Amino acid sequence: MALRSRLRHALGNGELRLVYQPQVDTGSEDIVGMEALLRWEHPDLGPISPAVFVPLAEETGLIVPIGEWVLRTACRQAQEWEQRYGLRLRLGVNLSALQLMEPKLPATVFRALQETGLDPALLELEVTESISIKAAPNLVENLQALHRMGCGIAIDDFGTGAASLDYLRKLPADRIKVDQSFVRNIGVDPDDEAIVRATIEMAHRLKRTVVAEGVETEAHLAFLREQACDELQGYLFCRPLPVVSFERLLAERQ
Ligand code: G
Ligand code: G
Ligand code: MN
Ligand code: NA
Repeated sequence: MALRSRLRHALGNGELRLVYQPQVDTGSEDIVGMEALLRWEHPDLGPISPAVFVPLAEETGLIVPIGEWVLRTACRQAQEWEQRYGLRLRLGVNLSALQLMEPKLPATVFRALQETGLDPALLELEVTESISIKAAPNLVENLQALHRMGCGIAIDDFGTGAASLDYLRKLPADRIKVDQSFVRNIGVDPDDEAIVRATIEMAHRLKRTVVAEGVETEAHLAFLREQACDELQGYLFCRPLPVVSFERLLAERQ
């Protein structure tokens, strides 16, 4: 059977799950948030990389029902953790172009928040910069509506798209996530270091906060601390974790 028809059954068969990667405050290294990341474990094929199945879900339109499931599941989880551990952690959820173009996106998010009781201020929607604003009808309107609802907006993969500055200017973004391709080259490529430094500086002048993605080494950490990057995400702190492992981490930190 082709992968795309297997994917069609994945949601109903309970083969999809979410893992959560902590985001830490640069100064204290306290966990301040997490990004929900989708995983697919096929009973016969084993784990299938999101780099393979997310594009497939986008091509087939399956990303819309899958994305709704992601939103509801992640919001329910964040609300449960807030109650159980008394921690107000921000929840990052990735949205695809197709979801962002749907006129009903704000209603879908509103329903997920209502059904789960999660504070909209704790939900941050991540919009990847690879989406063309011009080619995505409703994108700006949808993000404005979500922002009015009280949700945060983050620009994901910042610096890799063709229109980073246009994104900053036109979207109601609170945060930018510096792409890991730049972070990886800290200590390696002076040009990429200069880009990271300038991105943080620009974001701060625009009153946006900055998260660095893909922080893997002490050298990355030292540089990002020196540049006053607000928050960090990466294997140096933690890999994306299944629910039980994330709970163990929260219980330890309490
Ligand atoms: O977790 P990992 O680095 O393997 O994810 C690979 C890609 O899949 C990333 O670009 C990430 O943004 C995307 N991705 C992960 N989870 C989701 C999701 O729930 N929705 C969408 N649209 N993309 C996701
Ligand atoms: O595209 P997006 O930023 O949404 O996806 C984040 C992806 O980056 C996740 O799939 C996650 O597994 C991956 N990731 C998170 N931390 C690190 C890291 O330190 N190094 C690398 N190489 N990948 C990471
Ligand atoms: Mn992301
Ligand atoms: Na990214």
